[in-house]
Amino acid sequence: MLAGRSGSELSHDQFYASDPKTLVLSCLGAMGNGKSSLLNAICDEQIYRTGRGAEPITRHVEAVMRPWSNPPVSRYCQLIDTPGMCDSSARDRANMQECVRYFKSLSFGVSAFLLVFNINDTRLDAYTQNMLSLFEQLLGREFWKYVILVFTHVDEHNRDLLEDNIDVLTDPSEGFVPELRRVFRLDERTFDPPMVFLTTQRLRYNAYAQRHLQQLYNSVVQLEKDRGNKKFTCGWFNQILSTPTEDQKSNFIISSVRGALGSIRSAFTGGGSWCAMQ
Ligand SMILES: Nc1nc2c(ncn2[C@@H]2O[C@H](COP(=O)(O)OP(=O)(O)OP(=O)(O)O)[C@@H](O)[C@H]2O)c(=O)[nH]1
Ligand SMILES: [Mg+2]
Repeated sequence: MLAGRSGSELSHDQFYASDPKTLVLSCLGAMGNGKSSLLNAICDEQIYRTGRGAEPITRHVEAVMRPWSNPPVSRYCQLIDTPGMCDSSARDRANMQECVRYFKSLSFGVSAFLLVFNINDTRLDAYTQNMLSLFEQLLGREFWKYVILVFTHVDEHNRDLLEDNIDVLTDPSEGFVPELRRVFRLDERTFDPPMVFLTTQRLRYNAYAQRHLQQLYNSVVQLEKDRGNKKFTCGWFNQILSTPTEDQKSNFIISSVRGALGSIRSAFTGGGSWCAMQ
């Protein structure tokens, strides 16, 4: 255990996550979009299990501290991978525990939320909408300023075929960002995210793949500069940090998430269960 800013005891990872030089990156997105593959690509290590199937491959929130290695840039990152957290009901105990782990790991501040889509299926599904609504509810609208949109499966051999998709997605008035602004009633000042198109496959010795991961790194660093080198934080995170014991933190997060889910359910017509990712 190490001493944190407030004198409280922090785990090794928490200590480094609270260091302003550490990048804290959280992947979010629907099942199978390539979240775990992206984090593996960043640190150039097969840390997270990846794959495709009827069930989500990632089952638990996991955070690891690694150097950003693709490209090698001498920055440490806390890489937070996520499963679907609340897939059927907020009352599901296991899902709630994932929410607790997740928000505790974010509470020291977040450099960027990497919202991951597969370029071959960029629908804004109900689950993703509900997840983003929950984030807005808990974290406030400022969190939108820390979102980076990442489109995976832009493999080199497909790139030419995907150019039209990319043009549609990046269209300034009809594209993906204006669509998100319409759905969440955001203006350009609040939501003007970088969009990065990349492949997470066969990165070694592949200039094409590495160039696009470099673009992602540049986007993260640019975001950091634009936000005055301040990680995202909010009143709710501060409340988590100042809650004395781990059990009390957990209870506080659970009651906040339940409260927020209640208001999202009444605001959305399409079902209302929140699933973070799937
Ligand atoms: N061709 C190609 N395949 C990719 C790319 N990114 C991910 N994949 C594949 O897509 C599948 C899903 O990738 P994962 O990284 O496991 O996706 P995930 O979002 O973590 O999935 P869950 O944990 O189940 O939610 C795997 O078979 C990956 O190898 C990419 O850029 N190009
Ligand atoms: Mg995964």
